[in-house]
Amino acid sequence: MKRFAPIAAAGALLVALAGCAGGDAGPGAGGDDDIVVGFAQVGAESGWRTANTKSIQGAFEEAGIELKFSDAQQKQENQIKAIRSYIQQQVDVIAFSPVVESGWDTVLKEAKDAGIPVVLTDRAVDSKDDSLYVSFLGSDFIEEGKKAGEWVVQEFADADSVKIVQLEGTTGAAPANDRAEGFADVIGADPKFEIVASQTGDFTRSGGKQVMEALLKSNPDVDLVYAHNDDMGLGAIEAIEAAGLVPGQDIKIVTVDAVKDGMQALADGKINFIVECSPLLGEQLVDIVRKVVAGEEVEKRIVTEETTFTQEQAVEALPDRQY
Ligand code: GYE
Repeated sequence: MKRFAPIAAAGALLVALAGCAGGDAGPGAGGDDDIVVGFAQVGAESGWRTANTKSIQGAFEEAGIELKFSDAQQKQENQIKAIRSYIQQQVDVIAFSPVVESGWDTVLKEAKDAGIPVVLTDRAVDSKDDSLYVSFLGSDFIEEGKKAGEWVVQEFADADSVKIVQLEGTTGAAPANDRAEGFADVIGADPKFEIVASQTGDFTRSGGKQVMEALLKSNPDVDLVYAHNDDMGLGAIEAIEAAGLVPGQDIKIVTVDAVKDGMQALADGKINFIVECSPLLGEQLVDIVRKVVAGEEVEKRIVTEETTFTQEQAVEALPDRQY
């Protein structure tokens, strides 16, 4: 750690120091052995999150960079505590996936004052001061919501009216806000689409199931479920089946993530369409950390590339799906 502290303390992180970038220094190449990174994870709420944690831990292990890891169990206060403890331990870089978008300025300012650069992975903060973090690596959630909406518009091209139930992610989380916004932007162009109910299932399978059970009682004639992640969609499938209906047929389902269980349900015809959101951010995060520690400039926003899957495409992709 100590080697780089003066650079960080001088607040010169974004200034590319000519001659300092000694190439891609791997472990043993005199580079990464003393770097320490603190990562404050959201929790273990979904298959996506588990795959994300695995990707991050695996990439840092491979790189020979020490990773301090904490799981906030989806509570902002726990994440703030973890970040403060990383500041106290004077790690070289702090990375975290903010459980909600707002309320980070104070702790991020503390990190900045301590000269510790922060990388946002996966989820954004809504802070107006973008000097509080060096880079944001993750998906474009508005785009994901739009992709879901575009599929719905096509799928229901011949319908006169479409009743939609939306299962939202964690209230206040960037992917919940943005996936709702992108979707509403697209379907809002045609008044035949109506979101009859929209509630949070907190990105968990049990949350999706519970909400769907309740919503089915008040909206038995719903045509479509839009779930902000696969796990809530999988929970909704259980509720729909328990109500004696056929998921994928009586009620169509579109979700986001494309984790293995979601892809299996898609291949089985229980989900109709999935918008991919890649959790494999580990290697890119290692890359950013190396650059930041070397005093190199990093891109402020790095957007993950992703695709979409139909049922046929899921059948094809499943055998090679890693997560
Ligand atoms: O879609 C969901 C997870 O932040 C993109 O969080 C992530 C989301 C992901 O719980 O499954």
